[in-house]
Amino acid sequence: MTAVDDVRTSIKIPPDVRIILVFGQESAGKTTFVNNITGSNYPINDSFGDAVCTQEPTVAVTTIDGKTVAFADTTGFWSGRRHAESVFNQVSHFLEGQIGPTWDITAVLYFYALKDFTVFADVTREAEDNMKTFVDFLRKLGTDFENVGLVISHWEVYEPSEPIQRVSWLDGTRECSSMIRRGANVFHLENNLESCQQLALSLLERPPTELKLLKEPFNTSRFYIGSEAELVASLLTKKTELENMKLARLQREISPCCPRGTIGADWRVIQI
Ligand SMILES: Nc1nc2c(ncn2[C@@H]2O[C@H](COP(=O)(O)OP(=O)(O)OP(=O)(O)O)[C@@H](O)[C@H]2O)c(=O)[nH]1
Ligand SMILES: [Mg+2]
Repeated sequence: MTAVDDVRTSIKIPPDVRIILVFGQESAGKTTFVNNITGSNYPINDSFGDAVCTQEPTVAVTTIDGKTVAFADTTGFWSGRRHAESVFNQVSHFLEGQIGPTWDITAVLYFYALKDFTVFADVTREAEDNMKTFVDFLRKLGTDFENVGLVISHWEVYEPSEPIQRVSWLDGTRECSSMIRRGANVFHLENNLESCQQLALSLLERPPTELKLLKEPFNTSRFYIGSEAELVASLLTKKTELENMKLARLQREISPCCPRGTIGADWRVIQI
């Protein structure tokens, strides 16, 4: 396996190149993987700060097993800095410029570091939310999930029993298990070149899948903390969802003693 070239974002990816998209939580090791596999030297996020995060998609190309492979590294998700939705929109826009409205993708990777799970409830919740957003995004693109790889990193940071506990928690999450049921593979990535190469080789075993570009910006309307405007919009959406939930509960509670139709969508629920 030899590093051939780094392709800057302004250069189009040639049609016969196998493409691997690398997504995931901030600081999960995406750029480290891409650098390892392509011999590139993109900055890695050593201090968990915005300045060193990957700020925009970058592509690095190498030759693996006689095939030319382009790895598209992307911005990591993290609340307050970059929400998953905006990363997916950024990448869609980028790929449209690079390849056009449909993409033959060999693999879509989702990196998660073991540190992102079960340490603090809010960190775990955010990791779960990001994974949900990832699944929504893939469904909209029309993937069959067999080209999806869930890549777990940062194993050596923990005592042997702890990763097992964390991975079993992850296995139990709905998004993860539904992706695996639909054919996604889970990869255990060690922090070394050999492990990166093994991962790349197994990804190339499958034929590419065709993904179609979204006509409109991707938006899940999920609650998250982003910019002030995003926060206000999310809060309003959440408020409506809560009011609808209260209304539905009220309808369920009252319906046995109330004539059908007396509680409707035009009722304003003040307090329960
Ligand atoms: N312990 C350990 N550290 C790792 C591993 N992979 C990457 N790192 C370190 O994790 C930090 C973040 O790595 P990056 O490759 O920049 O992570 P990233 O996912 O590209 O981060 P963003 O671009 O900010 O989303 C760096 O300090 C790496 O050296 C791993 O498997 N184990
Ligand atoms: Mg990076």
